[in-house]
Amino acid sequence: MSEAKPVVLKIGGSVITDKNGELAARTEVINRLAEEIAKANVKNLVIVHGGGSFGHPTAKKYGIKEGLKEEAQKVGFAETHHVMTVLNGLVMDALVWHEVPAVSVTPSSCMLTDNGRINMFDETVTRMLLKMGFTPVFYGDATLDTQLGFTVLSGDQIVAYLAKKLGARKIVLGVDVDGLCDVDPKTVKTAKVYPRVSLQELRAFDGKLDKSTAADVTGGMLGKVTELIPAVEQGIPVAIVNASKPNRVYRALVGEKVEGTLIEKA
Ligand code: IP8
Repeated sequence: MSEAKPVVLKIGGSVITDKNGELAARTEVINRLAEEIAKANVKNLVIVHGGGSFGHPTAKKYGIKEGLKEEAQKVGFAETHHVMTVLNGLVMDALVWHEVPAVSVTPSSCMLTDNGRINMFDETVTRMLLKMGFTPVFYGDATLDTQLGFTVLSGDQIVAYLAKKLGARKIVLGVDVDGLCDVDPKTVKTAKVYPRVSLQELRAFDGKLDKSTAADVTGGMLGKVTELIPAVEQGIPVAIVNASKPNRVYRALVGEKVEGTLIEKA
């Protein structure tokens, strides 16, 4: 039985899928990340992955984030959840093949939101999985919402929520850029990565960062940063690293020095 404080790892949807396609998984990247996770062998690891070209286009097509307005959306809710289980299946395949004792935990079956914010999480199974040395794997999902009927729950919100709830020792955010930058590194070649950001600076970023790709229904880098604030307030450090580049996630997981952004309370 393991009692160490957990590490929460988010793997961005734009890392493991091609956001320009539809249902386009990057299986070789998923495989490489599974290898890094297995090699890091972190005790008490929780993984959360994003939706990329699986969840986002489908959620957008049916207006899932905005909630239930007409019957016809119900099949869209089902489809959004389903495509996320398909992507999750690919991630699980790779993790299990690399002998990570990973067990999928379906957010829409254990979490409810209230106007988009998690207000119920049945944590018993997750805590027991961790105690027994398993690696629970969550993902951004279409979830039921007490006000909206349903909505889209981002992996980023799940990361911050679980980190706080489980008293995580750190968060590792694997994204498709080199860290938190002064300008959008996807459009501006001279963008500079902030190596270290304090909570105060993080609060100041909120509202200033560019909203990334229109296909992302949950808000891109701005959404991520906003979601992280409560976890950082609780003293949980966040390492933002480029998961598209080999070994960055591995190094962040084992606590080695790695290129990226470290966000700390003070
Ligand atoms: O990519 C969104 O999760 P995210 C999941 O972490 C869906 O924002 C269903 C679009």
